[in-house]
Amino acid sequence: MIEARAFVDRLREAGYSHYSGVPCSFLKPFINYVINSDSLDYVTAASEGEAVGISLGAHLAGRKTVTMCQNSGLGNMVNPLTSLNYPFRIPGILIVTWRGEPGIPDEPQHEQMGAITHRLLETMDIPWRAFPEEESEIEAAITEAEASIEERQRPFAFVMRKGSVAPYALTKQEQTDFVSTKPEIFPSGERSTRTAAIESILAALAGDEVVVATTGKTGRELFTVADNDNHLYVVGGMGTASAIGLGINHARPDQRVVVLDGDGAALMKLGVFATIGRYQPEGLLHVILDNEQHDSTGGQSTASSNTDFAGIAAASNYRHTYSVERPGDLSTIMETLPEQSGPALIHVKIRPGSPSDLGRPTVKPHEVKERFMQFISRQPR
Ligand SMILES: Cc1ncc(C[n+]2csc(CCOP(=O)(O)OP(=O)(O)O)c2C)c(N)n1
Repeated sequence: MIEARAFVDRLREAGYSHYSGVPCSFLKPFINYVINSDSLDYVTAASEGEAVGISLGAHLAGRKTVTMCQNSGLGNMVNPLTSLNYPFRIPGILIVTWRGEPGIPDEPQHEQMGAITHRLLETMDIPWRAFPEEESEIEAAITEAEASIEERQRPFAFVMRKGSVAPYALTKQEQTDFVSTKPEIFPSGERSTRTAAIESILAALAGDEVVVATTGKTGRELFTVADNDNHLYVVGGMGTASAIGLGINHARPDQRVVVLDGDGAALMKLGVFATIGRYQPEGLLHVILDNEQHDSTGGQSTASSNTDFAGIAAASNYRHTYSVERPGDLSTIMETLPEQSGPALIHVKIRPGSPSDLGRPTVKPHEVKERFMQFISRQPR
């Protein structure tokens, strides 16, 4: 295990000062150290592909860049790495975590990417080496990366195993040039917890809806509150929950769908708002549980404090949009929402954090899928 400082300071000596990425729990101490460092720039991207673009831009502007992601997000990087960075010959350091390392217990959504991470890098012609786990390895690691980058003018990747970097607490959030334009209408400390918000949504449902919950702690909290056949925990494919909801309601217009989305996840695939607005799924209720951060991976802020999700939904042609901060208002809206009123969106400000005894779905994703499909097929048409 190394201190983040040791690696980042050596990179700083080599001129690397511009960082971008999307967090992973393995990267948490490393990202937190970078965010805390006044002399480094860190841009939280909404998706890993976007981070590749941000780093490319920073490179064009003369900076040396580091782009960081969970290996699941390497999938989101494949297009810009291959179709953009390659022809432009853009160098830079990538730090990719190794969730799903064979032989190390991990969640099912990481299994396949864990098995192919190195091969995927090699297929993209990106040389890699293991992220240093001892401080004595840092010098050789960075020297190798620099030599490769110098010679090839292409990226070089470090693959980071679990526990490579010692814990490091986040003491500040990255600076943006913006301050929130939306005044808080309710003190954030008194906002609802995610669990309370999920409970009040479930309490208002008739029972024949399906509930699709986004990646990270939202799915885990839904599972912990209640595990039912009509629940789908979207353990991977961050950002896809609302697209899944659209697909269900488009294929079975009588099947009402409630999507429990996160601010980070919604921002990762914001284009789906326009698709939903275009196809008008009447039975789709899209709820964004917005704690203004990537709570599941350590609390790094997202761009959501500057994002008016209800405004985006309204401009994208959703039929009904609401924004709530007071805990009681969510129940009121849920109770008064007309039945086939979609596409509808409720943007709910919540506070960060989860119960300390938070569970994880113990049912395998493919079993969740089977019972979910059976639930839908049992519904009278
Ligand atoms: C493509 C991809 N990138 C990164 C991750 C790691 N990850 C899991 S949950 C999460 C945060 C999600 O943030 P948000 O949607 O705001 O929900 P919250 O954690 O705040 O509940 C991240 C970054 C992932 N699962 N997939």
